[in-house]
Amino acid sequence: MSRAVLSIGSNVGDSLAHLQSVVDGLGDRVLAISPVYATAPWGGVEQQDFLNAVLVVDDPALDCFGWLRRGQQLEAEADRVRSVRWGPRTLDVDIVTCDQVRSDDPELTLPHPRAHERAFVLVPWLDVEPDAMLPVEGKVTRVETLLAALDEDERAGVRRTQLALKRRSG
Ligand code: PH2
Ligand code: MG
Ligand code: MG
Repeated sequence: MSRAVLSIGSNVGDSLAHLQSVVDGLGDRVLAISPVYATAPWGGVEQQDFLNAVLVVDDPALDCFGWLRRGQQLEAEADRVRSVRWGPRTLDVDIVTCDQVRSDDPELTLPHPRAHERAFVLVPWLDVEPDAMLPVEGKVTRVETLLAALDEDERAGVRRTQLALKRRSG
């Protein structure tokens, strides 16, 4: 245990620095880093656009709840405050998948129950794993197929930037 796909996002403060703090905090556990996307807010709350990216991470010493706790620590270090559901935040670290685990636990539902509806997750995920698969309602489907099924507006709201997250040696 375990390899995970993380979706990271920010729309408050220095969003690029908040995303970079995850790459720095996870260090050599990070196997792959997607480009950074500017994305229209998903979920109906009026707010600033987000920056989003996807990371593939691996750590034999962490199980899925270990990734959840580590993500929550990184959110706390970015002064994340939990207020409005789907509202603005300095940093959000979501576990999209963790190994082949399926979980109905309300604290950590796996795979992430809304990942398949979100172009801001699927687009960067395909950059780092072009053959990615995701079980949706029990049916394992290509992420490419899930993305193609979304509304054009949803896909058009996800725009690649020239910004990049960097692995820092150290
Ligand atoms: N996160 C949310 C709610 N809405 N929209 C975009 N584009 N990107 C996000 O990361 C995001 C969102 C709450 O987790
Ligand atoms: Mg989220
Ligand atoms: Mg979250």
